[in-house]
Amino acid sequence: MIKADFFSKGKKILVVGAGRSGLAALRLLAAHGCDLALSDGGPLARLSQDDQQWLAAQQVQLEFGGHDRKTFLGAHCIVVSPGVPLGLTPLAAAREKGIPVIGELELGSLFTEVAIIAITGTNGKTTVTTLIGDLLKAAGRQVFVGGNIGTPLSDFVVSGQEADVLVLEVSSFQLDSAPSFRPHISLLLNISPDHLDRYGSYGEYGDAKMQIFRCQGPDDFAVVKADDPQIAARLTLIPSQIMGFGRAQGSPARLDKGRAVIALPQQGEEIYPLPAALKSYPQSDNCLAAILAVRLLGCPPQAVAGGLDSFRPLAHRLTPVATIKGVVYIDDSKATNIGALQSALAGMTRPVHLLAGGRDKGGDYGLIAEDIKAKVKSLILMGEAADLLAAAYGDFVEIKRARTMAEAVAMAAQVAQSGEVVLLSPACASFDMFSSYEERGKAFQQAVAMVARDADGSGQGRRETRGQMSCG
Ligand code: UMA
Repeated sequence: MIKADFFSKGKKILVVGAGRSGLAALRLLAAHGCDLALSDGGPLARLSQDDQQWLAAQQVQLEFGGHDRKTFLGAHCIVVSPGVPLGLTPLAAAREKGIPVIGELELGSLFTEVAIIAITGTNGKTTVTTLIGDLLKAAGRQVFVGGNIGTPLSDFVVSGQEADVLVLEVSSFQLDSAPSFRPHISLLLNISPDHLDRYGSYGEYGDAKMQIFRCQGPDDFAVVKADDPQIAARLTLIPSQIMGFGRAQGSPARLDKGRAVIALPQQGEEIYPLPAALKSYPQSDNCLAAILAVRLLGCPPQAVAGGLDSFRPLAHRLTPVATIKGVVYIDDSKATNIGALQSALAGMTRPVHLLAGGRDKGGDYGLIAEDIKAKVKSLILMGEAADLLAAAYGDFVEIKRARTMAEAVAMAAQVAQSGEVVLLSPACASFDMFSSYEERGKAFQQAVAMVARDADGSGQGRRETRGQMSCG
């Protein structure tokens, strides 16, 4: 296994991918005097002027517009970005020659001794990561929050910033290239089909998530949703102390009448009332996981309760946008996979007019056919995956097609009746029509504002002011 002192003057290190992760890795490697090269399949022009100037100043050898096998074979070590497929031909050739290939998460973690809480799962990672960070800060801890969200770990390491705990969101892509990554507390929130355009099968994707426990020992903790069937089937693979949350029998963290009940070994039962915005599923589960993790780190209960009260749910996650003529409009643009749509529907108690579709990620939409049948009154489809969704649900739900978000929202507004919900929860990536799920969510909100403006003529439009939908 490669160690931190390997990265020193004279070592030729190739970074693959000039995105956020690759540039952060280069900054860390430059600080250690390595001889650097950068290979990217895209154009150099995509980089900012500042980045281009920095690369020139550091004398990084640049290769843009493709990956040359010779560049890869000439390196002592390769640091690969998470979005780069590990099966890339020159990478495979380098591995065959015995050249170590690691990711930016592995690189950054080699240079820090600070305790790590790492969070993965198909859905809810960003909320739980942010909530854990907030709860720890409420307890007076000095915390770095980053990883797959915000600041890459390598940038934290280079900054020289002090912290007594690192809270890292980690993706399966990052875990695939982090062979010695060892969090003290690893959270696995759930596993449902995602990224099947990268993994060979659902099973392979689930196994990739389990790598978050790979290097843990008996003094470490695994916080897991023990009633998730994909996780339950893999519990025997976990080498650390398992702390379950959810509905499974004997879980130390469970829900009771809108309150989180935490029962740690050798401690009495603790009860935390959840604020309205976090009471409904899946936010309630996210709270259980976060509270359990910070209590395992010794965060005092009063600080946890205070932190929960002041936490504001993140944007585009079941966010109520407006109530117009009695119809509630909800932005769940962050639902970029089938499991996220399933969770959103689970929390809905009113008939739903669902806006879905986008770029397919290789999942089986049929898996949630029963949920669609039970909750969805009409389905408005957009984007590349529209035909796949229509094939999965067309037999039992009314389907319309829209070319734009504005058209989709207008169609939903026409059929939705008072007491019903218009929900954007696409179950797909946004990149066929938008630059990000945030842009897609904003387009939804703008379209809803148009509907509200039209309704305002009749005095029946109302913009939502609350933070999050507690119940559809
Ligand atoms: N590239 C190549 N060759 C390839 C493929 C890509 O050179 O074969 C180049 C692209 O031209 C581009 C660069 O690689 O210049 C992009 O690298 P990247 O896709 O790894 O993206 P980064 O900008 O480095 O961002 C990555 C994470 N992206 C992915 O995992 C796809 C970011 O997660 C993360 O925030 C960032 O590192 C910092 O840690 C984003 C994400 O969507 C938010 N993650 C997925 C998720 O959450 O589901 C996994």
